[in-house]
Amino acid sequence: MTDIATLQNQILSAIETADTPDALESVRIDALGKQGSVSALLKTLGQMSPEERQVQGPVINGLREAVTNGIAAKKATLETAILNQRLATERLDMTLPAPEAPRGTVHPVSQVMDELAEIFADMGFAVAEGPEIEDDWHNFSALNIPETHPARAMHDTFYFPDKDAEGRSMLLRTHTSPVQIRTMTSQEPPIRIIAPGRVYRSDSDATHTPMFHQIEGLVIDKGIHLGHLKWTLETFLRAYFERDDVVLRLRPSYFPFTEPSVEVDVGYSVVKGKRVIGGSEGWMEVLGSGMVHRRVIEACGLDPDVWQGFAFGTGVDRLAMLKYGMDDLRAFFDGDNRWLQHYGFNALDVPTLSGGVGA
Ligand code: 2NM
Repeated sequence: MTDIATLQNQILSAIETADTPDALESVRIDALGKQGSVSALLKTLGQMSPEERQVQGPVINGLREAVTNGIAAKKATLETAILNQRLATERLDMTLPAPEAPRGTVHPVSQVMDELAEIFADMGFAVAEGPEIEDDWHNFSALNIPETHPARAMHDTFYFPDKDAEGRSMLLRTHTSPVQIRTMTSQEPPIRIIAPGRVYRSDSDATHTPMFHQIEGLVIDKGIHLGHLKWTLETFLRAYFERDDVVLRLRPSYFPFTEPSVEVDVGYSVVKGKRVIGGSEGWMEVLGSGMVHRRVIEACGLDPDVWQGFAFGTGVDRLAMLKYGMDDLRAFFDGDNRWLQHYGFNALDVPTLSGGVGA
């Protein structure tokens, strides 16, 4: 009993004198560690007679508790003292740049996606998203691309080897059009959305990566016609390239999901040997579009005699290259920090219409 009281006094005064977390930790190990003095006493309880244990148990456990509490209290005191000392001595000049710290940049694809969302929001379009793993119906069938349709071969599709629980063929979406299908089947028109996101095609060379980014747009309402389509795309491209002299040329084309289908070229001029958007020295294809095929509208459960619409699609990566002058698509996805430092954007460069989306 007296021995235990002496031990407790010794340990508590060792705790009191410990003036660093390390010193305190070694006091803790000496008392409560595997080979510690308090642990040794706790072990003796096992060998005692029940009567003896009834007396010694509370005493030894009381010792352990006193030591544990003493250490916890001292630890808190030491930590507070250390923090107060740091607060009193450390100074961080928030006005200085951090020259040694590597700073990240916003990837041009992310920046352009934000620019596009900003431009289309101003025209009343909401951003819609959907899964990258799709079923065959949303990616193909609903878009008037049946099983045997040669257009399925137009997209080199990554299929999953097994069908899902409902027997559907699953795949990585080859375009963002399934997002439009999901919107039409779940929302009442009028609809005005853009669907930006990753898409996948089994294709890889200097100008194709197996994953790339698309943005597609969809308008469904009453009395929609090609004039609305042309105005929308012209307004969008002028805002995006920040030039009023952006000229469009619409050419007839073919997509299974639109009829009529139009390919949109934009005029460029040559400045110091480089193509610059604006003017009409040459033409460059930038968008595919058309009036949504009545079979697509029907597949989504809408009456094509009541609802019409237009849709369009283009590559975000290509839009970024055209505006910001990158010439190798593959470098987009290498994660090379030198490229990111060169082409990336400052996180504070948030695109706004008032500031010019490309400011
Ligand atoms: C394009 C070109 C033309 C398109 C069509 C649809 C939908 F779902 F409404 F039928 N979404 N996107 C479309 C039309 C996409 O991309 C080159």
